[in-house]
Amino acid sequence: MGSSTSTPDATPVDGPAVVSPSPDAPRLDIAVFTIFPQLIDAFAGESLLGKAQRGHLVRVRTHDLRDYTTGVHRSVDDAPFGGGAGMVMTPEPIFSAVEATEPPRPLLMLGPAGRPFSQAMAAELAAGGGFSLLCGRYEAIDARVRDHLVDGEVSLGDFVLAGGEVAALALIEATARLVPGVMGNATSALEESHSENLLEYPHYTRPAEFRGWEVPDVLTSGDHARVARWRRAQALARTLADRPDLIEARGGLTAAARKLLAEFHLG
Ligand code: JCQ
Repeated sequence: MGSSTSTPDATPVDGPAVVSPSPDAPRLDIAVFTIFPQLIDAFAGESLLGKAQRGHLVRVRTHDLRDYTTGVHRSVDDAPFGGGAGMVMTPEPIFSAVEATEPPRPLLMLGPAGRPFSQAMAAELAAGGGFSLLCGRYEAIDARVRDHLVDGEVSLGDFVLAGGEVAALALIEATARLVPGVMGNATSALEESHSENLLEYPHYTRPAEFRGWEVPDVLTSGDHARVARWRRAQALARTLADRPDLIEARGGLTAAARKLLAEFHLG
């Protein structure tokens, strides 16, 4: 095989997303508490999430925390007790918004001090029917929100954003794409390799040569067993190089893995 007219065996993954018949309720109901609802609405209205919402598979509802303030200035922050830099989100509008709307639980806040988000957590949330997110801004949220209102704090990584909205959108997208019908069959392969806890092997499509860089011969050889071994060797080599912690978590390289790496001169 490998003629110029053959289709690359990695089928392009951007085909029409499947949206199945609408049930009464969405399969995933998400509420977001934020002072920037327009950021969430804009992103969640486009692309994969927009399509999923129009197909009633997912619903993302935003609640503007300023709508639950009482003062004329609609202020949601105040100076920290004990002094220090920056402002702290005040608890009253947050408690009021949550109590008035009775959003789906768990209610999770986003922040660098939370439990690390993961594909496993995305799968649990996707299977749970719904959840809610609280996006902080300023330096912090009054600790009584963490202690007495939310069910947990989730972190997307060891870095600090200016607010929780971008983290919320990443979590929502990672979760929504796992809801049955939101994506086509393009998911399964990727999900499988991630559940194996290895990084992805490199992917190629046409042209077979681009600016002098050729697609590896093995991929056009027609030897499917060798292609599978090469991909696994590449995944192992990449994981070893960039995420040695994942190899360690598997108990190190097996004899079979070492043999594969040697076969493709990656040892
Ligand atoms: C999320 N990784 C980083 C920033 C304080 C709750 O308090 C705060 C929240 C934020 C926004 O979230 C993040 C984040 N995952 O920065 C500061």
